[in-house]
Amino acid sequence: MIKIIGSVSRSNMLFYVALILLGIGAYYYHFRESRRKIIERLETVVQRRRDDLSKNVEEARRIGNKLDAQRRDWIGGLDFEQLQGELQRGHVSCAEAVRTYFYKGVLAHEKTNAVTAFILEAEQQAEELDEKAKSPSYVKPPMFGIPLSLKECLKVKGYDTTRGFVQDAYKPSTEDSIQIEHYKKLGLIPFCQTNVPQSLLSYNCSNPLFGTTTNPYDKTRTCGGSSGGEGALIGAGGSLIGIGTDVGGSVRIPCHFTGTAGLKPSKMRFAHRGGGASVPGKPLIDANDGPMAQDVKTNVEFLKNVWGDIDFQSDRDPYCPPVHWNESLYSSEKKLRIGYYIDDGWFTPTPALQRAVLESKKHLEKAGHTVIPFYPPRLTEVIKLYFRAVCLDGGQYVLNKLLKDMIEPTIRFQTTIWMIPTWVQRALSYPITLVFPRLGVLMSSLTRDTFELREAYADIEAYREEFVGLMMKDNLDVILCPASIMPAPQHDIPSKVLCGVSYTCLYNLLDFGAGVVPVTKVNKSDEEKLINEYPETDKWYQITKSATIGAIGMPIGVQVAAPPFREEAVLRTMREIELAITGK
Ligand SMILES: *[C@@H]1O[C@H](CO)[C@@H](O)[C@H](O)[C@H]1NC(C)=O
Ligand SMILES: *[C@@H]1O[C@H](CO)[C@@H](O)[C@H](O)[C@H]1NC(C)=O
Ligand SMILES: CC(=O)N[C@H]1CO[C@H](CO)[C@@H](O)[C@@H]1O
Repeated sequence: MIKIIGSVSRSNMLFYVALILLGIGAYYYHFRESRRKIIERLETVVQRRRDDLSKNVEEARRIGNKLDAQRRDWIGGLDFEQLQGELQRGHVSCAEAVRTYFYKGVLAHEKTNAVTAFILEAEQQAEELDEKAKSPSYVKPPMFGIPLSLKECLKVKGYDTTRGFVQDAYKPSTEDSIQIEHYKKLGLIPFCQTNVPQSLLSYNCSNPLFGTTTNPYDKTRTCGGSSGGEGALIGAGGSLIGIGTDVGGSVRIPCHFTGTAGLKPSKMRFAHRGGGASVPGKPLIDANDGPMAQDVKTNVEFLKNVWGDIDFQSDRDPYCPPVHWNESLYSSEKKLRIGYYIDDGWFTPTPALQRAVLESKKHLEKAGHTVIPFYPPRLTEVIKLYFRAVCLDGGQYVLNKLLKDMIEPTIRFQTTIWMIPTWVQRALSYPITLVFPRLGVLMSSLTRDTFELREAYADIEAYREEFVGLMMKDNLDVILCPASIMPAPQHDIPSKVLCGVSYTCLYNLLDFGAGVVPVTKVNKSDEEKLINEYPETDKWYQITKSATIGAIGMPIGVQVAAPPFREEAVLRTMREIELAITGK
């Protein structure tokens, strides 16, 4: 009897196991099939979008060629300040400026694949401005007629904001964002949109829709991200001023990689209403838009005009405080007290980056400022808090979006990590920490529950207090430090060394204003030092070292940062470094 029951239940059990396996198989088959259908449909979208872009580029070239080549070369040779002056005096028309930058933009695009769309209406907007300027009563706005490039995720009426997701192609914005409206009011003419890495959460710059953007100094290396298209375009001379966005270094890293200058202001200094974010609902990791240009001087002129007129944004977004450009903070005679570091204790930067900080220190001391050592506390914890608060849902939001899309190889690794349940990651992190301590930190950083998330927020708040407390104790105005861990690496490196953003993401976690100014280029001595002295103690150091070999000639910037609403002091410091180096 018992035997019979036993055999029945055994065959029952086999039946259930078979059923479960079948269920899993069916689910997997269904998943694969629906992914395959999604991909098939998206592939036709990619083809159509790329065809449209080629036509769009040809049209931009045609508009650029309307201008006589000699005239175009002359206008194209003016820097921001000179072009601004010629436009104000009426010696150059807005239409000429826009045609020149269509032409230069196409050249830069051919070199780096930076542009996702030329905004063809720019020509008409320029002609309208020229028409208005004929009236004697017309007062030209301060940046009258200057072409402006925009990172693809910024909302411009009639144009997509895909962030590299194929599923979001052909869904144009119905309105300009408040910021874009403001820039137009100040006379700027948006003339193109530039490429980003898929999902924006990377410092590489490629996506399945538009492909890869390359570094203007070396095609085999990345221009950085996520405002990589801006960096490449501006670095290649295709734009004088552009707008990027920055949630962990996305303005500052491309600036450093491409020899350009830019600033990420603290969150409240621009209006965000109607702007949209890459991962909404993510407090305490403060993202902002920020200008990027060939030099610091241009950023200053731009922000002086925008913040001088910030009521335009405050009136339309009451959450944007009406804090105006503080000229006395920018042009103060009072000498600054500056804290500096060349190693944050989490990731030692390669030699050229450390040299850039030390050279900047020398320049600032020569100008009469006091520069003293500063140690940002507990970076290992900062990294953990940063990733915990950025992927506050364990990466679920981005993962859901990715599973409905073609997945860019760059973020496949990230996606895989997000698909592993948090508790498994956590369990694996213990043995891994014994061998690779820093990888262990990352693997234990995703949140398990809301209790832990609240704790992370409390820790970030406490860290902010501690950090500014240390600055106040030494009476520091600004911080000077490396912009990254290495010069621009090959395209596949950022996804392998994700945690290389420690130098920039710290200032998103603190919500400081922070900018990058180009200082030097990698030279032979830096490479020798790299080969002889740079650590190889774990995988990340080994990758960083080998990516930096052969980077001679690549640009290197430094970073300057200060607490919120003191961006003018950051710009002043950046400008003094620039002046000492370039003499102009
Ligand atoms: C400008 O900054 C200085 C120094 O922080 C401050 O004392 C002053 O009140 C600020 N001015 C305005 C108008 O905010
Ligand atoms: C590299 O730059 C540093 C600082 O400017 C300089 O001292 C060094 O001689 C340079 N090395 C080479 C090989 O040019
Ligand atoms: C991880 C990775 O390979 N990253 C991508 C960065 O961009 C390049 C473009 O050459 C892609 O091919 C890579 O897949």
